[in-house]
Amino acid sequence: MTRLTEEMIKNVPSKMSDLDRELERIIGMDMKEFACHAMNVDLKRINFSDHKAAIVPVTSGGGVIGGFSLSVEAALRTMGMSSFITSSCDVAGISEAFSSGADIIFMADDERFIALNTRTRSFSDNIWSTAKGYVTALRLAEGSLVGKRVLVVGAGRVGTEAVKMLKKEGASVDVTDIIPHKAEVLEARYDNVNAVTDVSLAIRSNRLILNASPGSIPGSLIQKGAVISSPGVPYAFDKEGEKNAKVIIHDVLSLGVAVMAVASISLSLFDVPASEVVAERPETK
Ligand code: 2YC
Repeated sequence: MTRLTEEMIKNVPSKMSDLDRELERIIGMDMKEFACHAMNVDLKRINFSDHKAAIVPVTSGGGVIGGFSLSVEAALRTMGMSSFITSSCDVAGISEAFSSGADIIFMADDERFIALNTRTRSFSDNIWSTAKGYVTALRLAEGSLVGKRVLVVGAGRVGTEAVKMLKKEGASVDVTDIIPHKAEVLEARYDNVNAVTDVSLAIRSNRLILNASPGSIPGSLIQKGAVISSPGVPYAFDKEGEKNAKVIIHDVLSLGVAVMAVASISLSLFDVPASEVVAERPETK
């Protein structure tokens, strides 16, 4: 999983309303409507201002990423949630979040980014939520994925969750990765998933693409009219790719956070089972 840098996310808070407008233009929904649609919950049944979110900066591993907590807070506020960043980090921050009566606590170390529901003692995670968001965005941009062939670029943790979700949507899935074995593992594990060794050939041969890789994709590989949903960071596409594609849906963090928030709220509001909103744990090595 790519670790964000301050540079990658420096414009997230200021660009948040642009993202909302861009979503409206591409898929006809703003971020909170989109996240509810992705989670299949009725927007009218969630009063976002009733759910208080705390964001706890975490100093472990690579440490706090400048702007990360601010970016999460900006996304949640755009959805109408009352949210704040704890003044302390780590355990002190978690205790501050609990004593402030936070319903949901967002926190990320280098391994996991979760939204802990303090009522149900369960959580949603960013990997699952990002995959859910970008599979949903692809379906909305295309209309339907039933019977369609979709290429997943990147057999990492988001790509793996996306492969499973695309199959559930009735798509037939090709998957490719610069490490062919990672794609072959998914082909062996799931029916009707086809691993393609040649990454460039795979991209050239597919009109529907979910890009969950950190690599850049030369525009010359992108079919005219391609519909691309791309959670991969950094942004993968050049001017030629943007010209060839019908649409490229990408943002650095907010769509995943929006789905995480609705998923975590759903754990208590709609009794969604905790196992449903988290990515499978990577096999122990
Ligand atoms: O500022 C902080 O609290 C840091 N501990 C946050 C570290 C986030 C590390 N994870 C990532 O950069 C990626 C993001 C795309 C979201 C999930 N993993």
